[in-house]
Amino acid sequence: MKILSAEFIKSCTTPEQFPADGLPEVVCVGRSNVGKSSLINTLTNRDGLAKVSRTPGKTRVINFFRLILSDTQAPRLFLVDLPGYGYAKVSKSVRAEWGPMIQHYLENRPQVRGLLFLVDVRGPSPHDVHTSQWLHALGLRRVVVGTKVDQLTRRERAPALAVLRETLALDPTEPVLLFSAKTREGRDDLWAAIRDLLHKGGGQAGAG
Ligand SMILES: Nc1nc2c(ncn2[C@@H]2O[C@H](COP(=O)(O)OP(=O)(O)O)[C@@H](O)[C@H]2O)c(=O)[nH]1
Ligand SMILES: [Mg+2]
Repeated sequence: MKILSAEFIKSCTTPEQFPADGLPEVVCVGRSNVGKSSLINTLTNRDGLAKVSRTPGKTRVINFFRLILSDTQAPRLFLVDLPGYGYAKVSKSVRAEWGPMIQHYLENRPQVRGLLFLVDVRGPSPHDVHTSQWLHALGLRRVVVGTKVDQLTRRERAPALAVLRETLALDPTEPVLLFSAKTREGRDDLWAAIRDLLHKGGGQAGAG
């Protein structure tokens, strides 16, 4: 499978601004700085497509990236970059906006096929735990992605994964995909998981 094009379409703050063309959407969720933008750039092989930041948490917008793939079954999709949560330095009012904004989007977009839920493989935060439960309750399909795996030695991996699974109270059948934007490890598996979300149709877990 080739990526024929990957293009930033728009940043939205209100639902009226969301793209109206009904393409399937795969949504990146995770705390600020977890590596969402880096993952989008690695997935698409486009270095500057999503802005990678060392001073996270500023953006409160939903970014839509349109991808065209050489995949006959599901050739077009949006990768959607949600604003990160849990950045302490943003004001309370900005933090208070995150939940309703995201909840409204996820509950009212039938074209959402699934979520990529990003968690730093070195350990989930309490906020990740809360978000995980909340996402689970929405009933959308999701792929849990442990980011920045290049930061662990081979020996540290299994224990870190066990802590991650335990802290997030993951179902034993729910896989965790290990990923690094730095080494590109996990990129092919992630694409396979995304195509699986797209090919299965509806976004509700267990619907297909
Ligand atoms: N070592 C390492 N650093 C990463 C990786 N992915 C992202 N980063 C770094 O983490 C910081 C935040 O990344 P970014 O993609 O902007 O995170 P976002 O806020 O979730 O969009 C940046 O300094 C990135 O260079 C990774 O796979 N490995
Ligand atoms: Mg980002």
